[in-house]
Amino acid sequence: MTNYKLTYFDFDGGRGEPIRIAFHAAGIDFEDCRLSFPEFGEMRRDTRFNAVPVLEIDGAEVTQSNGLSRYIGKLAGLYPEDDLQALYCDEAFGAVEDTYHHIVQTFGLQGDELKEAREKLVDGWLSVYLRGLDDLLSRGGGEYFADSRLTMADLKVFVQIRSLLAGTLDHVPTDLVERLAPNLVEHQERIEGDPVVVAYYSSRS
Ligand SMILES: N[C@@H](CCC(=O)N[C@@H](CS)C(=O)NCC(=O)O)C(=O)O
Repeated sequence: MTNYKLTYFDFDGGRGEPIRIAFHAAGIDFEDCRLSFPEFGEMRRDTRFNAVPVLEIDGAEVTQSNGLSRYIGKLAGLYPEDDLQALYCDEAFGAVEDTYHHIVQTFGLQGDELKEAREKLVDGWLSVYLRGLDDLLSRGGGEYFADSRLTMADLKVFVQIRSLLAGTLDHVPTDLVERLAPNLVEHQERIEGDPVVVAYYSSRS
């Protein structure tokens, strides 16, 4: 039996969370190694790209969350077999990754500097990506991003939109998604209620 260990931060979000949900959906046992920020600080330089998530497969490390999402998504039946639908899935993965990239640029800032950077983010990249993701959802038929069913793309977008709606980023209004991309709010609710997602969080509580 293959041995899996996923190392990521100890919160239910970010780049690692869709991978955890998919492991559970696939019924595959894995070591869920959750790091505090200080713990990550201590091991950061020992990771290949100074970042997490890191998946160890029989002890061999693999990084890059989108590739990991595809890998575990295939094992869980949550990644399309059709090439075009797979491409749609990948497009959503890439868009979410881009938004993380822009959001992270504002981390570590304080006070007025943070406020200014976040307001610029809200009016700029975040608006662009929310509208773009809304487009991708419409292309998929309005309910899912690809394959007319739950895929890893839905899990990735769901995790990010949930975090924006919860107000985890100071100076990013919690009604931003509703104003710019209301379909993404409905999507978030749909995916949160999906049996795959409900089963995962029930298993954690
Ligand atoms: N392209 C990488 C990015 C990984 C990444 O930046 N991870 C963040 C956490 S979500 C991280 O570890 N940041 C720590 C740092 O930059 O010091 C991926 O998709 O896995």
